Amino acid sequence: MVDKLDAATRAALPQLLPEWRLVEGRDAIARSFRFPDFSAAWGFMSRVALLAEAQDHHPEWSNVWNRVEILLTTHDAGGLSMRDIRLAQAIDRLLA
Ligand code: HBI
Repeated sequence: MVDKLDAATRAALPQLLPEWRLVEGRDAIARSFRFPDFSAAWGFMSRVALLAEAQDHHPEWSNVWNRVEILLTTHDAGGLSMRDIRLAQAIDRLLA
């Protein structure tokens, strides 16, 4: 079992992950991405897939042509955990 985020970390989410939003009705964070075309979007998804596999933590996500939507939550915790923050920060670093 994985621990859910503590209150202090939860309160710091806007600073820790300014590009991510809290999802209505779920204990999850999400971010939308837009790329020049499908190839760029798919290339990004490939890199995220490798990160996710390395962290054994997998996004709920979708792709429509140049857009990618990523939602992170920890099923093993029943909500947000440090595993989500870790993957979100690694995803952000891909684009930095
Ligand atoms: N991915 N997002 C997410 N949440 C999980 O709880 C999770 C996961 N990937 C693998 C995983 N848990 C494993 O620990 C097992 O539950 C399969």
